[in-house]
Amino acid sequence: MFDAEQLPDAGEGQIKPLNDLLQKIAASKGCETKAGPGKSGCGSTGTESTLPPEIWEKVKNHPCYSEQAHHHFARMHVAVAPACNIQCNYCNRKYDCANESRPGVVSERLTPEQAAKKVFAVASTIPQMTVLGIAGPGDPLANPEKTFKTFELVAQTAPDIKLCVSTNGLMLPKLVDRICQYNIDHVTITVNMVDPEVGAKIYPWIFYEHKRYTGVEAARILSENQLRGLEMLTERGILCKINSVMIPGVNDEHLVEVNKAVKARGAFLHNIMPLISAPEHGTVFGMNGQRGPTAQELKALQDACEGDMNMMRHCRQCRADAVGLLGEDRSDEFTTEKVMAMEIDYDLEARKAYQAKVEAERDATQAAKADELAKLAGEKADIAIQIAVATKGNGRVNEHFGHATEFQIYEVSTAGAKFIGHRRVDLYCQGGFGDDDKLETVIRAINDCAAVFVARIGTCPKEGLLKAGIDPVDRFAHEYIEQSALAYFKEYLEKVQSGEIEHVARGDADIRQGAFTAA
Ligand code: CLF
Ligand code: SF4
Repeated sequence: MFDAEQLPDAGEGQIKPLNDLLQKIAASKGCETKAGPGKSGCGSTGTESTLPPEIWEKVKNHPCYSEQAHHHFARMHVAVAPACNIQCNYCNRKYDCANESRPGVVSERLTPEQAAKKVFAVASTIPQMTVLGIAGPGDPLANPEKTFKTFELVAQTAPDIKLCVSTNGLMLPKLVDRICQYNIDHVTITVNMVDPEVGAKIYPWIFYEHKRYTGVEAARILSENQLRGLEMLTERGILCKINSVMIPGVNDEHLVEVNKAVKARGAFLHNIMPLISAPEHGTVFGMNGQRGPTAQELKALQDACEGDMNMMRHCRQCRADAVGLLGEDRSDEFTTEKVMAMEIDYDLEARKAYQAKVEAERDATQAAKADELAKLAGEKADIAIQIAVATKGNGRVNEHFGHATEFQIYEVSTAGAKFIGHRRVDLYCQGGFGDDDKLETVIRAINDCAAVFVARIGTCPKEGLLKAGIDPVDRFAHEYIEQSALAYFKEYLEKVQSGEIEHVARGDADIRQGAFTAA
């Protein structure tokens, strides 16, 4: 039975580390950017009006590089790269690469030819699929022939698809020229440390130039190659995103240094992700009981690093064979067997026409948000609230509470509505009835929110949410998310100012550990 008394607050034992972390990172804020090709005012929240035209062109329909785009455009991964040349303590080879994935075995490994056919099949079925990424299940640059062959085949037949690769960076300096040769203009490097002493706690070994290295020496070689590779890429105008895994007590405070180092070398975006370390994943960290961060610990670190470098906060830690919008997974529709049986009609003009409609919808979302924000002009209240949103995409409140497998989280204040993350949850609706145990986990996941926006919700979950102090709101069904959030915040503020309600800070929330959400 659901019990509101058991809800998490900041959590004993978690308050002190969080406060310590906040103090240390507050003291070290601020980073510099070197000018140069591919080096720009950074961030996934950049817009057509705030980014240089050539950068906007690269990010406007890349769901990982643009927070706006992620509501509307899809990406796909092809699992052509099985081998890896390093060992991370958060990875078990049985599972996808944690650089770019959530735990869960890759269903199928593909040859470059199979992968190319799959790309055409997906692009023909999902016209808003704009990006092909190779992100594992091992390291793409430890499998260069398969990786580059796949990109070559796709570029020949589908030149409108953006090419993207994710790597641990060990082989980057040796392969930068080939990355340029194949017109790959988005590269993600996972950088968890710039201090080899920290690195030795994360990487037990690397295999480099026919030799195995361990401990501090291994971490030093890895770090040097990552940073050198980043510099070489940005010098060539390639947009680089840095992924970092936040490992409390190991590299959490140190990630502020990482942020400075990558910013100074021209990284466009920094994506700090929570460690996923459930014991059942069989990783070293999982087996040792190393915990991941709470939602507020992660947010505090992202906020502290934000400075003049915006952070990516909409990463879903995708599988290496993910297909669809971030947060959805349509890979089951495109198994090799199904793809081989498909009649594929790659209609470039139809794709362009569909994408133009999607762009118009995205622009309408932004215009509605600007109009609503204008209504808050002149308000000066030192209050921010978080709102959880059930959505199927398109930037609208369009999912039922019971059908949501994740909630998107927005922070709203007089400064605007800002996407700050997502929380994966178990489905509440179990085919005709609600599950109280699942309701409890949903509430734990959004416990730091004042309200939850849904397209529809039943009486039982409504009561449970109210008891937990979370306002269930269905009156914005099918409206734009950010516009609705700002309208709700305006009403909230008026109620606080009139004394009708009292604004109280919410507690912390859980980040759900990896694995698939049950469908
Ligand atoms: Fe894939 Fe990565 Fe390219 Fe995106 S994913 S290779 S940059 S196309 Fe995106 Fe997925 Fe996060 Fe990666 S949400 S794990 S950041
Ligand atoms: Fe695993 Fe990726 Fe690390 Fe290799 S780089 S060990 S595949 S997480």
